[in-house]
Amino acid sequence: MNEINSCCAAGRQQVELKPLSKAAGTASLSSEPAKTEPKTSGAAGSPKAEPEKMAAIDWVSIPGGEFWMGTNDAEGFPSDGEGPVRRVKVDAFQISACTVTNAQFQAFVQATGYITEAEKFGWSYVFHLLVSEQVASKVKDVPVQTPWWYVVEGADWSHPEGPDSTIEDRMDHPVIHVSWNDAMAFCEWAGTRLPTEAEWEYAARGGLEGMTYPWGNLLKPGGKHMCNIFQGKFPEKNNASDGYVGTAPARSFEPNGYGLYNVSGNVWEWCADWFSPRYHLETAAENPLFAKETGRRSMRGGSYLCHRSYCNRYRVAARSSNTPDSSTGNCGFRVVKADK
Ligand SMILES: [Ca+2]
Ligand SMILES: [Ca+2]
Ligand SMILES: [Cu+2]
Repeated sequence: MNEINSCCAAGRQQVELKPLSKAAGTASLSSEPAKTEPKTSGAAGSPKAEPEKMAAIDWVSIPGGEFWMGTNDAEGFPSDGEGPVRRVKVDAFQISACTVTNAQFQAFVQATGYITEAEKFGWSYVFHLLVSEQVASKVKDVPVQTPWWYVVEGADWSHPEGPDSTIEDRMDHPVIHVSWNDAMAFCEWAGTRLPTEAEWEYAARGGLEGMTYPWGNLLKPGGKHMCNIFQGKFPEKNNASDGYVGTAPARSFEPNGYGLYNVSGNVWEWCADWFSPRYHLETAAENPLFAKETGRRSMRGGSYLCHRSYCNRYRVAARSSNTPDSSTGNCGFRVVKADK
């Protein structure tokens, strides 16, 4: 579907894989040598600090209201169905200020014994620059159209770059390698739900009207990095001038007008809707939800792999999707519950 020009990994079972050539053929992709140490971010979290406090969800109340949803911007991807822009009304709700963190997901797993789909399938997609040399040497397959995604055996939420990695120093980072189904299981346990795309976009806009980003129309106002995306030459060289090669802590960079962190960039965020490019043409103007099964679930916000040259989807109206059983190193979720 929209694997082309997207930082999103292909679906778990719909993708065509090819053997990863360890010969000269992949030199163009792997011009940067694989790192010995699994490297994900500059700043470490605060692992041992008050686990109960770290596991609590910080809620933000979003007043009901109307907004201009979507974009007609030429920068957008028409095939994603980012427009036409229309007036949409949503009821009041509460949304988590941050995406669900490793600490929060760990609390869920410890309470329930839940096993994620990445663990059941035995593998997940990891961005090639993040895996150790040891793990890279065992990679057999890569998707034909997105060969920077390594099929890494043993990669899962608590081993984000494969068996030799841990989340110990990133308990405050977004949980990743969680499928839509995994996110739903967390929600059921936590008494929450996933945001609809309309709720997500309304909250992500932070009270601003018709802007490109959650903070305005300039990507780097005053030269300042406002989100965690990809700098350099995608996919082979990440300068990480925003401070992060992989995920950043869920609460980092400046929050938007409603107090939401990292809506743009960092990790993609699963939404409640089925994905369709016809979303804006077919859903209601009030509390819209695309409920007709399409085989793919919507994701919003873009990730640390988005780059202007390739996947300009850190814009607030941008959309993407994946199959509900897919998991990757750049997709997580935030949660919603009824207004008080
Ligand atoms: Ca970055
Ligand atoms: Ca995000
Ligand atoms: Cu992207």
